[in-house]
Amino acid sequence: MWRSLRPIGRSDATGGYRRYAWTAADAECRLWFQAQAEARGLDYEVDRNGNQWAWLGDPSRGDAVVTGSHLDSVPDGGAFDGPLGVVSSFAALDELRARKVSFARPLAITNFGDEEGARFGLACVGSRLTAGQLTREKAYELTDASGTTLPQAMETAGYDPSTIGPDPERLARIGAFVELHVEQGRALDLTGDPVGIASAIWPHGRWRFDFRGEANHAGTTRLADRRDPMLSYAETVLAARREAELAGAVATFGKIAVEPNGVNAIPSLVRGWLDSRAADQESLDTVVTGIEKAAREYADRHGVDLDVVRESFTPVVEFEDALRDELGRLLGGERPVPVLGTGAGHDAGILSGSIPTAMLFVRNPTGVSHSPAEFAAEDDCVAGVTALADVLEGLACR
Ligand code: HGY
Ligand code: MN
Ligand code: MN
Ligand code: MN
Repeated sequence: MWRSLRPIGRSDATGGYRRYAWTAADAECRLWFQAQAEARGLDYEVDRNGNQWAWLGDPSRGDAVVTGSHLDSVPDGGAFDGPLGVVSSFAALDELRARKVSFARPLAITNFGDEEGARFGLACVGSRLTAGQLTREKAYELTDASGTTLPQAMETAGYDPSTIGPDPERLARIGAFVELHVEQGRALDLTGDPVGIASAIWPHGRWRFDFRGEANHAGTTRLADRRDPMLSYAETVLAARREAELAGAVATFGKIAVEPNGVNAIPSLVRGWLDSRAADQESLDTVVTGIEKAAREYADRHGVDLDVVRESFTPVVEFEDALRDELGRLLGGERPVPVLGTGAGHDAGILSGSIPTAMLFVRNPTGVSHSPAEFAAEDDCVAGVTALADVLEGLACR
């Protein structure tokens, strides 16, 4: 199963993945999911927001246990972020069938669309739409770097975008959602455990900084005469690092667009995207306010105009105590399974506002993620599948 997914959207040059929403690579991943569902005799469907579902049992009962994750990736992403959760879900179902359990509640496996937001800039589009945290109007405005809108991209991929939007009936079918994910830090490596349970997701967001100056000749324009937005942008990157260190948070400028993007032209526009996250809202506010204040000073100094737009925001997620404790009981052996927070966003975090939701993490020995170097050992992946099967058995079986 893992082997058939592995080549899709993979770059031979870097070993990383480019599986962006509604592209050819995404379509191949979706076909893979459908084939896995059908091979197991599950009822396959795509919901109004393009999320994929594979059902065992009658969804209309209203107390389904759902597990899954996403198959899309960041630019040059790793093999595990997302796919590990989907593959482990199918593997856990196989394990439950091998255990010959009888299911008391319907079970579903899901692949949420566009979790990473690599193409349209907003993360967790599929789950946000379903949970009513993104309106159809706003979703229709999402546009990729080439000017293609989300509905156009969906249509090109053969999906009807006209019905996207909140899906309370679907959420009402779900009694619990459990997402397994590769850990994106080293907490489990430090405790020496293959599997952990999530406690919380840090509040996080994305802000777009547009620095506008004046394009001019790189050879003939005196330094004193320039309005160079690259200077204020560069100083802002350094300020982001400083503010994040002060607040014990993280702040990253990882994406940039430059106009006209000529080696011998002073830029007219430098657009940088800030991703910032912190353990609590107050620290996050402090960091972002500090970065914006610094950016305005630098822009003034260089005669540059600055616009800052908050493109997305996800408040802190505290996973439901009762379900988290239940997972702890179901997985409890000689020593308790570690409970850990994370700075990474997940569909589980979006859904936690609507339904009882929990997450399992699988050890990542280097902590590296959103990179081709992302890794989890095979034994740990197997431990993850066993843990997920134990959880699903405890929640869905007699
Ligand atoms: O955390 C993220 O960047 C994304 O939501 N996976
Ligand atoms: Mn990710
Ligand atoms: Mn992920
Ligand atoms: Mn010339």
